[in-house]
Amino acid sequence: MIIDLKNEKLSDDVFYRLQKEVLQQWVTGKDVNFEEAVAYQKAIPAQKRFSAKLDKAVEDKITLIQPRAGVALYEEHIELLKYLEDVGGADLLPSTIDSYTRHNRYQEAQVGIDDSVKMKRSLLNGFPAVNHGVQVCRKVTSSVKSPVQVRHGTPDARLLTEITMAGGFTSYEGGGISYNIPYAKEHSLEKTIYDWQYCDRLIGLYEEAGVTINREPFGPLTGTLVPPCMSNSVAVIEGLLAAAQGCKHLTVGYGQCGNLIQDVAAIKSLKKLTEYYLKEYGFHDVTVTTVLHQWMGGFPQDESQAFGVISWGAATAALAGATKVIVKTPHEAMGVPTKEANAAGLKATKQVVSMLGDQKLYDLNEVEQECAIIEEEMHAILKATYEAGKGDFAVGTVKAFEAGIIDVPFAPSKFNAGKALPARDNNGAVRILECANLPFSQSLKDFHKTKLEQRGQQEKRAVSFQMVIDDIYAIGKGNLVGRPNSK
Ligand code: 8ZB
Repeated sequence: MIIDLKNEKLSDDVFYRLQKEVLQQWVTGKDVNFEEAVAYQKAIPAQKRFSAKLDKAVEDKITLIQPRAGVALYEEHIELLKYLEDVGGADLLPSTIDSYTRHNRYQEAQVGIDDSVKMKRSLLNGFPAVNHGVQVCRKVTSSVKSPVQVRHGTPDARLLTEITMAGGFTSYEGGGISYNIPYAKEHSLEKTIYDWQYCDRLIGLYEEAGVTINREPFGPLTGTLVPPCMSNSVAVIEGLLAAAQGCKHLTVGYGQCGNLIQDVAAIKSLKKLTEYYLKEYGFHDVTVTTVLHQWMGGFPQDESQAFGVISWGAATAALAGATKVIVKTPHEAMGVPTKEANAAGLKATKQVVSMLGDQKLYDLNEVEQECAIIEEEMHAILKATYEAGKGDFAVGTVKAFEAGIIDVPFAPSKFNAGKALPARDNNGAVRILECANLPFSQSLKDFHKTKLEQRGQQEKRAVSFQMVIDDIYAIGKGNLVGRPNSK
């Protein structure tokens, strides 16, 4: 398939031609009727609309809490979501989609559903929304008090978007970069960006019909020592790509790295530059809120230690003034959590977020200094990406990944260079050990080098790849920085 990729609104012609094919990918596609779905969405009360709840949180200066959750059967899924809002105190709800659906393997998802009925337990690692179809999705979204978001990791999410938007979900996670590079090996960026233009265009059509759907690029990418400038730049680009298709309500995200100053600065710069670039490219009516993901890397096995990590993420989100925080559970090291463990993570988080609600750190001097670095890096990456695309961010993104201008650490995708390497500095902030082809000035490269040399001196060892390895395992073993003498 030859794709004529450009960062422009898909024409009606192209969109409706694609839609015919998309709705035939699985039998439930035939139940999607856009006009009827718009009427259904419009009847959803304001307090159950994701965008409205986020806007109110901004006004009230509070940080909302949201879990991840999804099981195979819809009655159990509803029961799980109700438990998380009633017992866990979740402000916002998810429906985490299973892996078969993420890979468009609906036949296998169906076997998973059927076997789950037989075995009376979930044999899928999430909620298979496509197989369940529009009416069952509506049962889910209408059975709970809170707004519900689709959370997944799907390179080609077009049918999933059609079914869940008609199914009453009011927020949608993902993007053509962030749901490809960290999740897939073989999917070309041209194709996933193009497929996500379809998802964003569909949401743009809902917007034009008077229905606000919150859109959230997946911020953390691989979740493993991703330097703030890298994930923030991808979030800005995905925001711009979504806005070009008519999306109006964005939540940009960032995965906690662990150094408080750097994390607060990352969230602050993320919001500031997303708004800056949207305006710069003519999008004056797009709302931007933020999400912090509690630590996405390896977790300690021990549940009490896990609560330590969870609580530090909660504190970071509150002190950074993030609009919401995505919560981990004490079962993170083991796999899909029980509902009790999930609620426990939420309660720990709510306690910290509430205690810290009136304290903010984003005006600190140290935070400002860190912001200056992150913003200089982001501007460099975004400028080089734009230029690589000769003024087009969609084309530019493909070229930027080819050239290593954007280079995501530890990504499985063969379309990612994988040459740049991160490591923590002596204070645990994520710096760049190997800048490879990142388009940084000499002074930025020197900054990173100096920071890592300071750590090397402290640890009496040369700066090397061993630091990277030690850092990957550090939090799981009870530390932030992977010191040579720590167990
Ligand atoms: C990229 C996101 C990974 C995180 C969690 C993992 C991990 C995945 C489910 C889930 C609860 C599910 N996750 N699937 N949590 N229920 N079905 O997403 O544990 O933290």
